[in-house]
Amino acid sequence: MSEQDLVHLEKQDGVAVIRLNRPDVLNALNMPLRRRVAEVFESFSAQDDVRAVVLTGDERAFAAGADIADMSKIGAIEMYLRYNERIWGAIAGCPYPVIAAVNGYALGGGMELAMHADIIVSGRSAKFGQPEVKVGIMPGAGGTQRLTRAVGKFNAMRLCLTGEIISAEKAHAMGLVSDLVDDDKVFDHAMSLAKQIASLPPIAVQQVKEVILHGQDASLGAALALERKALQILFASADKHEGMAAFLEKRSPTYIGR
Ligand code: CO8
Repeated sequence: MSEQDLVHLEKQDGVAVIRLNRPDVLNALNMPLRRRVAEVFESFSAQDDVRAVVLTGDERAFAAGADIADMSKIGAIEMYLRYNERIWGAIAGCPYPVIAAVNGYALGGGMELAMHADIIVSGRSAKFGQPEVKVGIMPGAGGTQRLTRAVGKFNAMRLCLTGEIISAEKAHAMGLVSDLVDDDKVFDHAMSLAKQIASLPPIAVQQVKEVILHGQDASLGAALALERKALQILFASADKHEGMAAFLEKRSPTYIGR
């Protein structure tokens, strides 16, 4: 399969859809797939007509982890020189809200990829887990850190230390999954959320994302200051004037992203 085909792309009403496509190995993340995903994120991040991204897999798997066959052959320095954090920096740095639409397995690097998203929509029969410890390694793309921030120390420890695969219902209860829906509704639900977000004033949307992500790692005082400054900046936007005017004039707003 060519590197281009590892991911299917589509754009609909301001929403970019990125669909992982290595079905024979449950979308296991080998280096070409990881690079291709990053490349398309980078490209969509630079496109003005994109307002939100939906990242998804297929019915059997969002992604069942980093490719074990590939990792079995490499040593520490090769692993280091892959610079996965630089490659996936393009995903972490995507300015638009990213919604992961998960069916089937989201395991290891696959769950870490889902956690790069801002909202996770999951089907009821999806499965989540950080099973790396069972093959002698550990999470390396956010599984100990993004997960702990999302679900707290005791849930993260339980998942990473046991490698246990859990149900979507359990993942939802611990706060990893934003919306739990029937399996056949996952993509449509994610698209509907993405389109809803895409119709909102883009600068305000991007500021919300930036402040939540940066704020969670700052002190409360610094994070609250960041929030206030972002709010104040929005008062300079044309979309703020339009949004408030439209409300007062009882009409629908037309946002221009300025
Ligand atoms: N890597 C490579 N191949 C895989 C992977 C994987 N992670 N997962 C599944 N496959 C392949 C299988 O080998 C199989 O291939 P084949 O048909 O050629 O034998 C095919 O996908 C279908 O899989 P199964 O036959 O095993 O399907 P089952 O329904 O029986 O089982 C499971 C599904 C439970 C998901 C099972 O495949 C499994 O346990 N997979 C491995 C899950 C795992 O351990 N994931 C973590 C990997 S380690 C990791 O992610 C490290 C992250 C470090 C940071 C990386 C940054 C990206």
